[in-house]
Amino acid sequence: MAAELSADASAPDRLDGLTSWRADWSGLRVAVLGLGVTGFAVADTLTELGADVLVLAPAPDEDRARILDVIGARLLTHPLDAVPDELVAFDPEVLVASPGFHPDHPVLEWAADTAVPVWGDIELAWRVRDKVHPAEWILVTGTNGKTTTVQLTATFLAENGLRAAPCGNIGVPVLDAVRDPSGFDVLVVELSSYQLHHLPTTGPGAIHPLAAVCLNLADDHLDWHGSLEAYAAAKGKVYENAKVACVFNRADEATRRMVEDAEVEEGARAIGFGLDVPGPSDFGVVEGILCDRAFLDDRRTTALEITTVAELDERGLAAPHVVQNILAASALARAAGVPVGIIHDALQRFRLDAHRIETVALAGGIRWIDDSKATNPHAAEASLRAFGTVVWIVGGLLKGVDADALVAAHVGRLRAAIVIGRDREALVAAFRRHAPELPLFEVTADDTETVMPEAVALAAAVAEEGDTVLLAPAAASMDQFADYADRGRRFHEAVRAMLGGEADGDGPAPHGTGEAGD
Ligand code: UMA
Repeated sequence: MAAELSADASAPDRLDGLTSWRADWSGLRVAVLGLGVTGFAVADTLTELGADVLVLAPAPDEDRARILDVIGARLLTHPLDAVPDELVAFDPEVLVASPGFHPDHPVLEWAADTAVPVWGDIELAWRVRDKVHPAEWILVTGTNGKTTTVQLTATFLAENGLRAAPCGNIGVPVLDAVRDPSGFDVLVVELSSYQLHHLPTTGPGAIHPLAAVCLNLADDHLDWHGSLEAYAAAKGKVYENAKVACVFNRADEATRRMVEDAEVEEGARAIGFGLDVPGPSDFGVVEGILCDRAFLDDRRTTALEITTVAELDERGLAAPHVVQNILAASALARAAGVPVGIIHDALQRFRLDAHRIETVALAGGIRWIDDSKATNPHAAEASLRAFGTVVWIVGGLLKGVDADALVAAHVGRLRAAIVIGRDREALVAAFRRHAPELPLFEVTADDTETVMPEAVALAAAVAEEGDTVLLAPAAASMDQFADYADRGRRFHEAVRAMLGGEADGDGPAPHGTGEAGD
């Protein structure tokens, strides 16, 4: 916040006026922190606009570094453990930070102390959104389910004939979508708490979304934000200035409070979603039917049918947390005018991404499920709830989050637990505390090649007919794998190698329990 306040003090006129691609950006001195996907898109945009760009990156990718030279941005490779003299001499008018940089990073602290305004790439993208055609923005955040909800929403919009771009934390910088020459009608923007942290809620850089959702709030990234309060405060920004709908999770009070606290535009409505019966102005489930009770004239006495849990089940989309994502995405799409029939038809073709409760194999009555995307306890919780008796493969980098409550809540459904990752101690202690009798195995192998084959062999030895062997690590993967996809892929390979020709092949994940919550 200090940086935002100082923005006004240092260069009010110039930065306030930079709210269009056609504004005068020439010669603006901008320091860009980081040269990952974000930093590159930022530098590329700003050089095209004629700004004077200095990129700071400790260990830049060679290809990106080469292209920077071609487009006329300067690159400073520096460990960034202290503030480089070159940055001080450059005297930036604004600094655009990549999301992965911690707010306590020396360069960001220097910017705050010296009143250099700090933007994120999202603010820059909002300011130049009129390059081709100013699209409406729909914002999606939450601890879990963001990517699936973004994909669902974009699919519903596209099925209705709108040009919709899923972008943001999903992997495509918003600046790339804004600069796409074909132009879009709607950007469906996944925002991480890191990106929201840098976003202003008032002034020329503040987003005015058509609709927004925070899907849920649970402990994650606490090492980055410092506390759950700071993390929640960042997530809550998603609703600010919403024009049509603030979509919240009825089973998660924190999201309702965020909506109540937000300053929105006249006429914007709060729309709840949940697995229970919807009230007027809500989305929910009535006797297995997903309903819209918000976007219709007679919402006191009627509801619109979107689809049924049985239909979703046929497509492997009936796990409770997936149904919640579908309800949230339906609310966002309805806010943008998509008819319910279109949503119904789009769901007939929708497939979840790999590594999200993906069925790897069915063999000997045992189901092998890859939910490597469950990178925090909250996601693993949703996954565990969707199955009966589970052999649980868990562990990795816990990111400062305590998994004790998760273990305590689910030991009752476990046949056995197999702990992987370098950080096993806390998990093993939690299992010993809450279920001293539970068969517990540790995979002590530490190299990427052997972790999954060992975990799978242990699971195969202990699983019984009717069980689910579930990879839902509740932790990040980078201690032993390249990323969650690599972890999931290696699980697939290990299962297939172990089963040989025995597997029944891919099939939809089993239906959910219908329990509320996420
Ligand atoms: N870097 C440093 N020091 C730091 C932090 C980063 O040197 O303290 C370097 C990194 O090594 C990298 C560069 O700076 O070379 C920029 O890194 P970055 O971490 O900001 O990543 P980007 O490549 O710009 O990707 C970011 C998001 N990454 C993070 O927020 C960590 C991507 O989300 C996002 O897809 C992309 O912008 C486009 O918007 C990834 C992610 O893991 C998928 N997000 C987290 C999550 O979903 O949990 C928040």
